[in-house]
Amino acid sequence: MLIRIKKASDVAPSEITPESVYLNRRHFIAAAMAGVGTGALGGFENTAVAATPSSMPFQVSPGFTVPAVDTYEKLGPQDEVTIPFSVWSYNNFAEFGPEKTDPLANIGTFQPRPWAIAVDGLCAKPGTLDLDDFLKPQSFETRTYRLRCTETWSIVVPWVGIPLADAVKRFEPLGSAKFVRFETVMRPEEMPGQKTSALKWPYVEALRLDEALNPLAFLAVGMYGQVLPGQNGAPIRVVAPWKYGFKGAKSIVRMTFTEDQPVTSWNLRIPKEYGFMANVNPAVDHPRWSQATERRLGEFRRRPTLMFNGYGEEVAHMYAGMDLIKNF
Ligand SMILES: Nc1nc2c(c(=O)[nH]1)N[C@H]1C(S)=C(S)[C@@H](COP(=O)(O)O)O[C@H]1N2
Ligand SMILES: [Mo]
Repeated sequence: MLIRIKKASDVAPSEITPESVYLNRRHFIAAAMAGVGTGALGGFENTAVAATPSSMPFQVSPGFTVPAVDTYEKLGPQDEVTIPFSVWSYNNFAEFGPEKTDPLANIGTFQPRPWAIAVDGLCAKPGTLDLDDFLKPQSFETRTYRLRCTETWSIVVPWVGIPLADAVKRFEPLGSAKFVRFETVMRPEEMPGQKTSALKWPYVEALRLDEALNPLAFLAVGMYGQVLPGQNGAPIRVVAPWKYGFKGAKSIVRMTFTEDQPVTSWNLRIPKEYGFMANVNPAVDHPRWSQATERRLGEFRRRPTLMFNGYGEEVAHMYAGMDLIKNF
């Protein structure tokens, strides 16, 4: 059963393109692609995403199919769900290389199934589950969220997945658990970036437990009503829309409940640029650039960046009394 949640923080209708425009754009892209031929964009024709209508059920793994997805949003005139082509061809996924086009270009051999997720640390019901079994008891939803990268680009994506809180509660974290640590798969043979020292591998990110239990926090297995493409973090990724994009670990294989704040990959690499909290905050500049504005992929003019990426109503209470300049 698929549930759609409506609340103030939902992307406003004015931020979303009419379905007809979206579909027209899709046709436009398909037509443009036909003229482009192969090369860097050649992967396009191979992605299931391009061919599948948005309302179809989709298979996450051989044994598990996500039910048909409600239309991801009703659409308004101005701002828009970012066209899928941008979202799956302009990526940050350091495991596949440092450039935006590397993930799509290098995704070829990556196998997102079969897939297992280990849940361990301070919880009453630890275990290792096949992704099918991890997902089966959950209710699927579609959530259209803004994503803001520290690099100042942003996108609006209709994710398909499950509330992170539901997945967390099932394993019964103990009272002593204060953080949830997420670990990305380690497969240097399939992920050429892992053969470099760009980051300490595997990629690790973490949320405070209360953040992981916040209703906005999400685990995505699809987007645009279709299965998540490899370059976007197949088969399952974290989405915390009020935080900078790097907090959302892709292709996760482990969830660990801890008492102490976990060491996380970007914070370890460049602590001055990547704080642990990483709440989107236009008032805290990156050491090398302003965070006051952003550019939506596909748009020309920059727009102001919103505190908590526009999700303050749902999340600000979690940081009451906290110095958000110091704890950036
Ligand atoms: N495992 C892993 N997860 C990751 C990253 C990464 O390099 N490796 N990059 C992060 C960053 S910096 C961003 S902005 C988002 C980008 O998600 P997208 O490429 O699907 O838009 O993924 C995040 N998750
Ligand atoms: Mo990012």
